[in-house]
Amino acid sequence: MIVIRSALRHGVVRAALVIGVVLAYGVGLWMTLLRHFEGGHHHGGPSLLVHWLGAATIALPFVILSVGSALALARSLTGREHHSLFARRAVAAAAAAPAASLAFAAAYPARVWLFGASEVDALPPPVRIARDTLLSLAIALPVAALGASLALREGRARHVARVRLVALAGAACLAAALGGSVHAADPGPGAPCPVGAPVKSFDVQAINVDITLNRFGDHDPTGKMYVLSNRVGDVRAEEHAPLPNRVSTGLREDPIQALVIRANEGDCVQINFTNNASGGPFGVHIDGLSFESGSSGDEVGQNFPSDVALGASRMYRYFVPNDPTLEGAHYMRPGPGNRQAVAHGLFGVLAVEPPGSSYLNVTTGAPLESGWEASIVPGNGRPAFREFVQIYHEVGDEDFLISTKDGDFVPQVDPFTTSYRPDARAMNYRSEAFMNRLAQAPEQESQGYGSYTFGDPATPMMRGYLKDPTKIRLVHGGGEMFHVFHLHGGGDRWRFNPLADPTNDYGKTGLNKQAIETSQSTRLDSQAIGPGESYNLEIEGGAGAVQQAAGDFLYHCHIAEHYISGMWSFWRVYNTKQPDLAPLPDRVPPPDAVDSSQLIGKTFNGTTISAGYLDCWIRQQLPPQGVPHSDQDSSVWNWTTAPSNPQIYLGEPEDKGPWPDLPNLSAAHPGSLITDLAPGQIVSTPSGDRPKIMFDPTNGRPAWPLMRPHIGDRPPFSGNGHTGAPWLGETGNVPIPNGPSVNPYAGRNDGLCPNSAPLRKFNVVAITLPIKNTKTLTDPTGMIYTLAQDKDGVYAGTKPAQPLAIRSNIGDCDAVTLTSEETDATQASGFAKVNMHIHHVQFDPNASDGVITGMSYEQSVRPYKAEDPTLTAAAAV
Ligand SMILES: [Cu+2]
Repeated sequence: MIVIRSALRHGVVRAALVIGVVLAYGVGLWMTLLRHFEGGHHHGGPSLLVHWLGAATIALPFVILSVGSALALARSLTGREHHSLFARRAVAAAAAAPAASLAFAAAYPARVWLFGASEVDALPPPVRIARDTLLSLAIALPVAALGASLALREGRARHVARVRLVALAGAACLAAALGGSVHAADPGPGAPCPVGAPVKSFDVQAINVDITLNRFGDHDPTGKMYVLSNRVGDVRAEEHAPLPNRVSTGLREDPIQALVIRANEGDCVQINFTNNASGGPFGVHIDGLSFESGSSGDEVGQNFPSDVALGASRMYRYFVPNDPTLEGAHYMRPGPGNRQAVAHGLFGVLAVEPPGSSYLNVTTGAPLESGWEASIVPGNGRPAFREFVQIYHEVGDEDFLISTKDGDFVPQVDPFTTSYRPDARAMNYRSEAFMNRLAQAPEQESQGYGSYTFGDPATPMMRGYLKDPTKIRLVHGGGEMFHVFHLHGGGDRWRFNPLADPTNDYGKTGLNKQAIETSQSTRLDSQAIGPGESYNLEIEGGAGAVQQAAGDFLYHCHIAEHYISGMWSFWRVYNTKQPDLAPLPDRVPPPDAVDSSQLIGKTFNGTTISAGYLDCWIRQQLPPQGVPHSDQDSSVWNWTTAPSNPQIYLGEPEDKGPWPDLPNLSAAHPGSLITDLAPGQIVSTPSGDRPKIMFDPTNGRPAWPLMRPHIGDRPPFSGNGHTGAPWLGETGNVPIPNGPSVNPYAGRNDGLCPNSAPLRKFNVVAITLPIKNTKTLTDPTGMIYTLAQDKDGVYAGTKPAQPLAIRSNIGDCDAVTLTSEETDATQASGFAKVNMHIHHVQFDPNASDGVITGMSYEQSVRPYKAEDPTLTAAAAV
């Protein structure tokens, strides 16, 4: 009461009113502008003028009270009568500025209530108030000085000052109003579509999301995504689901994935967009379609901004011209200036299909609303095809740290391989860095892509049946660096420009030993791709390629540091029906797999399988039977027959885990594939639960995949003397044996090499030796392939140490035997392993890719001098 009376006496109330008004509106303007330039202002929301006046007016009573208290306190501490006018103004300004700043900052809940939240609202309240107070202070001090000069005057000057104050405020309002109205008027979504065009409508949101990158739980808690509004609940459920099954192996239909929606040539597309993600404003911009400026989804030049504020909505409308060249993936993202949001996942694809196409769920065959994989049934009568939209991207910028499931950060350098930024090289929000796998078994580096040693990855795994027509829509969704898509399999190729080449026909699939030698459009098995680019890959021969092999076909970014850091997966091509893969509707469904006993009585390639022939038929198609003596023993595979029925062949005892990349479809059988979980498929034996080995009933070959994961262990080599073609067979049309024996590889028209093909044999040795690179510099640990007959000369220096170049003619059959004389001591890992991968020739990926992909056999070799016994005396002859 004493303070108030004192304040009244000294005119503090009047001063607080004047200085408070000046400060509330001055600080308010400053903070509104700051927020605008931070990106927190909401296009489509209130104008800058309304924002400023609203914020300042809400804060005004708090500011006046706070300033009044500060002035009274200062007055009581310093007195008045003995100070000059200048000193009184200085004291008043010094007291009022921090008080007003604090009051303005503390009033933010009222502003949030009025204008909605922005990304900075996520700060804890004390931190936010402190931040805003300091930010305000920069402008509050000069404004408070102005206010003090207006409020504290001698005699008649006070009236003049108040007139000036009113004039000043009016001018400010006018300037702000003019500044807020320079944009053009909102043109709306526009009308680009012709009358009668079919309309496809999507309700899309931008949201914040915690993106889990793999089953080891590495994640980006600052992720953002586009999502269909009806999937937001599923996204929230996935965010909090328990590991490891929070994310599926192979991506599948998980709700948290980059949005892929579809439309047809000739369609009109409407997106009803709501921005629920912080850090915006955000919109939707789609490349390569017809739209008017109001559907650009961004903020460019003097156009009306068609992005929207947090919580606001807007409709975008596009026309997809009826033009075959538009088929494929059209990149979708917010407009320019949103690089960070894109780096954390705010991108997607509108895939354009032939006119009248319908889209089917690959698992069920039911109509599909969205998703990276689809079965497309064209409306133009062309064959149905599998579509896989692969979106390559980086996670965060190069300084961003990815979180682990335990709240730590993923290291910037993989401790096992020295690859940089593990988990930051991703496809469709997934990354399967070798680092997490090698932590379990560091010496199995050559099995990094292997499912036997480490399980199937969380990255998008394409699936199909032999001969399925297949198109890959390749998109770069990131913004930082180039990637090089490469598909393994040798015969897996595509035209650079499929539409420009009349020799290309995506629907012409199946075995082709005489693929045309030249094509108008270059045939590729690798495609470099930069930010925002998109390519259509129509795979020659379809699933299994022209050699028609069942198996796992690797694809990855060709840049080693990128695939080691997670940018890889594979294409699993089945030869028998799967419960979770609907056949394409216009194709003959693949056969249901049968167990070995059901092969009896069937005739394959002229050979009828009697009970007596069964073991011979099967044994020749499997690795040698035996129990490995260590996790590096790949000479045998531990298969057997059922105790109750010797005509039932069983695979290895199941790996019971735990391990994140086991299928984990059943708690009792974590290592089992979905086909094993049908009744009767798992047989208990004294050595463990074993799945039945299943077969294709039409040709007696094992159903792919033959093996199951055995975490940490080296897979076996293929049978029949480490044959390079265990599934296809090495030679076509081998004569069927007469008499009491069977040859499962006889009489095949798809044996890898036609039996008339000239055979070339190459014995290649990987060796380590010093290699002179320049006149003065030598690489002490050079490593090269050399022909066995050249090896001694290369070691001795009488033959040059140079990259191996071998030659063959089109139509030749090449048999390469690889051995290693590398040394462990010269390897960074201390454990030498070598393999060999060749492009653009047909081979059986199960054993001749060189790279051990998925459930393929071992194809990397250790130095024989380190592994094999050495004779210490001449052997008796
Ligand atoms: Cu790359």
